[in-house]
Amino acid sequence: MQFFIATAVALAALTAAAPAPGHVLHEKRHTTDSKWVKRSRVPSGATLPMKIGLAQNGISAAEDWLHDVSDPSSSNYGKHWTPEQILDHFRPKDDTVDSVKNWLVSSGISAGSIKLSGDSGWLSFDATASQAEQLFSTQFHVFEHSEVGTTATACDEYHLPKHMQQHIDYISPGIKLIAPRSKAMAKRNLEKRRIGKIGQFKPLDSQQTGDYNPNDLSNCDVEITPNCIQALYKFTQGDKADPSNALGVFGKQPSIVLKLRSNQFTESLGDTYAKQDLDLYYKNYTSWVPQGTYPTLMGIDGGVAPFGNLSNAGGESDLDFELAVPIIYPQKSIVFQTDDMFYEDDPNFGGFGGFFNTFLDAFDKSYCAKNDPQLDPIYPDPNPGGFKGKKQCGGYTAPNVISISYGGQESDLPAAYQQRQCNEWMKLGLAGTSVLVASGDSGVGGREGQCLGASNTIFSPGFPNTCPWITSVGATKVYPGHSLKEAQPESAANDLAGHPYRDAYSSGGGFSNVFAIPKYQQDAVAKYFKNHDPGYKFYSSTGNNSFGAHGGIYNRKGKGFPDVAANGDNIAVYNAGRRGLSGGTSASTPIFAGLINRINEERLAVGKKSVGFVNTVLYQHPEVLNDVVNGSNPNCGTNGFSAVSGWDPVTGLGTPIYPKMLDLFMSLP
Ligand SMILES: *[C@@H]1O[C@H](CO)[C@@H](O)[C@H](O)[C@H]1NC(C)=O
Ligand SMILES: *[C@@H]1O[C@H](CO)[C@@H](O)[C@H](O)[C@H]1NC(C)=O
Ligand SMILES: *[C@@H]1O[C@H](CO)[C@@H](O)[C@H](O)[C@H]1NC(C)=O
Ligand SMILES: CC(=O)N[C@H]1CO[C@H](CO)[C@@H](O)[C@@H]1O
Repeated sequence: MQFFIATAVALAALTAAAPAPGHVLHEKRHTTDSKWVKRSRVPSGATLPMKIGLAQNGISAAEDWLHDVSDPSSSNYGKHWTPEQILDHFRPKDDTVDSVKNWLVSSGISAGSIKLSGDSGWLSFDATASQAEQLFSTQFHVFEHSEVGTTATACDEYHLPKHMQQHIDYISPGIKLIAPRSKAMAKRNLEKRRIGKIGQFKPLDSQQTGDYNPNDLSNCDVEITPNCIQALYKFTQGDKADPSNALGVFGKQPSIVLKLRSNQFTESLGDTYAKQDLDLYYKNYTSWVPQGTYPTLMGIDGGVAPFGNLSNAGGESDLDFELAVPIIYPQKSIVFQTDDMFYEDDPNFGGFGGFFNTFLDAFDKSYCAKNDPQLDPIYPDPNPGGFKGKKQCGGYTAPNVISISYGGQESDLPAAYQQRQCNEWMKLGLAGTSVLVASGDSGVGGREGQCLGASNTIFSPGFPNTCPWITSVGATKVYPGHSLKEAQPESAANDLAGHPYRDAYSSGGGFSNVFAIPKYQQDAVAKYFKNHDPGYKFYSSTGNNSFGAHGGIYNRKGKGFPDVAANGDNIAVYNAGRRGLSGGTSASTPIFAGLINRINEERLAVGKKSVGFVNTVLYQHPEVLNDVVNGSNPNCGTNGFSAVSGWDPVTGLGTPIYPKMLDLFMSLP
């Protein structure tokens, strides 16, 4: 008996280690959900509906294209691309389609059964399991979910002929195993959910709610008001409003349906703002934003805002508009509220893939067709409370600036999926949109101390803020006792649990396991390691979400984040009618985004274009930011990284000096 088992193991190891000649490893699952149990091999004659995601043309050149329109020394600075140019440059080449088709046909798939999706993003065909196993030099198994009993087909890894790799992003079914959809599971998953809004709220108690003079700048170490933000970053009220320059804010629908159904959801993945909260805040904290100043709703796939009554108002969306609007007013704002309430209930979809893809779909019809049938929401949604319309593909024009205070961890998604999405953020940069993303509130780890590796000690970078084509925003804080009169009153934000928020909060930062260091950041990161080596063991990996080699706890080859920072602690807010304090990179992001929007307004007024992707400029001109040199971002049983002079993976290049940033961007063509 023992002999038999040993033989079986040896055989399995042999098959896994010996791909067909000329085949190379293309994707391998690194993160495993132990609840998935591998059952039987898929019978060789069973039919598998295969899909191949084709590589987009131009991705390898895309970094240079983005530099061409965003590098101050380029003669094409600010000459953003039209949607047609973008489509043209990224459409898979005929050569890609033909090469993959020819390979399939020569491997025995009948030419007539191979279908190409409208925009050439996917090839689909039916294959028997044995055909598919041969094509991809793999084994397909049925996996059973130990809690729910549902099954899924997947492989642990697969291979491609070496010359096919450049043409193929990923295959389906492939390495992905996503948790099945059931309410019971959803509830359990919620406990460990790592993707969601970023930010914390603490209502002020009765002693603290007394009248407060928002003009008094001596209290900014206790309560950050719009006046404190103006004083910190040296700007005054705006006076212009170009109708084409409304600030876009990403919103996510709350899971009201399930809340009502089960009464057990105390925390929702998304939320909506309340008009009453915005009115209360503008009245109490500004003299210049009139009552009735609300964002324009651009709903996506059933998203609506506001929603429900005042008690349903969400801390995230309220915070975004309370912070950004006093900065940009009289410019307008937009809330892009995404997805129906069913998907919000369902961490399997809302919490993983579809999260930002349905948002990106609404700007780019061609991306829509490339959504992943296993990871992205499907509309119309047959579920109770689900959105019955068609999925929104295109239809909205991206605004000049988008502020996103949501995110998750890289380890929750396959690397190829993140790369595909990241390319889409890049296209927004090419089109002249600045995308700002909160760097996360858990220091070098994930939420509630979740880190990577068997001993939970490896740093866990967040997604999408490691995508090199967005601007990741970390959080700073004016510690009690410090005054705005000091040359540098701000330090990295770092609060212990209970001080003042329920959960420990420190500004997210670190190095990607998926994305390599982009050109514009190479010097900054090299200087950081040279002058301020953090001293931890590290590993060097790129492109595949693997981590932990050589006992290392962070990746020395990955994109460093955040890029910049802004205040994100003790922020005055109104939420659900209560006055309180809020904190998080969630607050920092709409502040930074608001200032970029102000700069665009000034550029538009003199006939220039929006600034688009700003990292290329900012890394060349760190003097337009306050270098933050105090504080750290602990998690994973370490003190994290430290804020030091120059760029660091805690506060990036630092916080804005608005007049200098404005002068710089106005001096560019
Ligand atoms: C507000 O909505 C909640 C359910 O989300 C409900 O329990 C409550 O009664 C509502 N309050 C008012 C004043 O309608
Ligand atoms: C992931 O990358 C590392 C180094 O870059 C490499 O050693 C490893 O083999 C890669 N794994 C896969 C599955 O490609
Ligand atoms: C530096 O940061 C610590 C918290 O990390 C804070 O207590 C201290 O006041 C800060 N010092 C300055 C000069 O801001
Ligand atoms: C400090 C302050 O001005 N508080 C006011 C905020 O707005 C509410 C509602 O209008 C007033 O009752 C408070 O006095």
